[in-house]
Amino acid sequence: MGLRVAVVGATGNVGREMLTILEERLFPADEVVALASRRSVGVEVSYGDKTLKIKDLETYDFSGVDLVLMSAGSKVSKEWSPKIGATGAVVIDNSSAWRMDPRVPLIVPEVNPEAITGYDKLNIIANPNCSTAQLVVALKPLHDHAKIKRVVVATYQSVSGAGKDAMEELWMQTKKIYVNDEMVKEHFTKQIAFNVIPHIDDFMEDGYTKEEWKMMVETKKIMDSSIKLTATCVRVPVFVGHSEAVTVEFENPISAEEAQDILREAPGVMLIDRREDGGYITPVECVGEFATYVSRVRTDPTVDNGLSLWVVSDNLRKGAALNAVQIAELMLNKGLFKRIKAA
Ligand code: 11C
Repeated sequence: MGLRVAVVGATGNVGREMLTILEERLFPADEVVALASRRSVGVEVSYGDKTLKIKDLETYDFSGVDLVLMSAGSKVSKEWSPKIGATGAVVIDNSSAWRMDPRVPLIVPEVNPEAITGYDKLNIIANPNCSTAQLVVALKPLHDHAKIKRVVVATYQSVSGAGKDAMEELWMQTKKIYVNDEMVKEHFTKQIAFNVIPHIDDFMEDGYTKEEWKMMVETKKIMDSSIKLTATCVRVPVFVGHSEAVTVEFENPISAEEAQDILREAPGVMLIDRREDGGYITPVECVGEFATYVSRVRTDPTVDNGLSLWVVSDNLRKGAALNAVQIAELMLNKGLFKRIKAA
């Protein structure tokens, strides 16, 4: 017997990917429904070789639903996740609405699966921000070995993180440059085609952006509150795949070779690290993949016990939809769904 599953926000980049990954990973679902706001009702989305018609979130009856994968933004999640959770369904939410709520576990299954305990306070489990998810997958095994003191990270984030319309904006601007036509700027504050923009999400009073703040507080909640992290988050003209240049200072010694050996065995990590032309991963190569790729592992000689590395992953997958489905798989393996007690 399988589960009854609903995907909320099923017309978006992440919602579509959630449906694809549920099917790809043969998630045991007896029924999958695709939900969104009223204006999308009737729109067709794919679930494997089936086509699902979008139903209206507002009028959907969640009784009997076991699992809700939610990717409809913070505002919708703030309103709907607690209501759905109260019906007995477990909500795995991809927005930032609940991540820092102490009643809600923030889970990356390769990193802190044990923290899932207590999810039933609200029946909500949070998925981290995409740039945090891939970072902690790469850093956790190194932290376990040599204890991280401080992380300095610069991100190179693809436009798909900002949604389908933002991808369209990059495409339109790119075409218009070739014909010397006027460029429309709606989603980004500056031209994104052939440019980079050091600004993701809102500015905060201290000069950091919320995206940068999220990387700091989410890394602490998922891995270790003693880790200091400073981030500069940058949007780049890449459609899918976030990259990160990461410099880490450890409490204890760790060589580049030790780090490579650890990462080679680490769950969710694929080490591609040959010190030669092309011996590293770029975002176009990570699209559609499950792994978090690590390349360019090397000693940082400017501090004691320092390493630098390059981390790349599909932000719609490990950064969002895949992580959500992996959390649901973790629940299955722990026998946490009432309808199915064992995996
Ligand atoms: C981006 N990381 O690339 C963002 C998207 O807090 O879930 C995800 C924002 C979030 O624009």
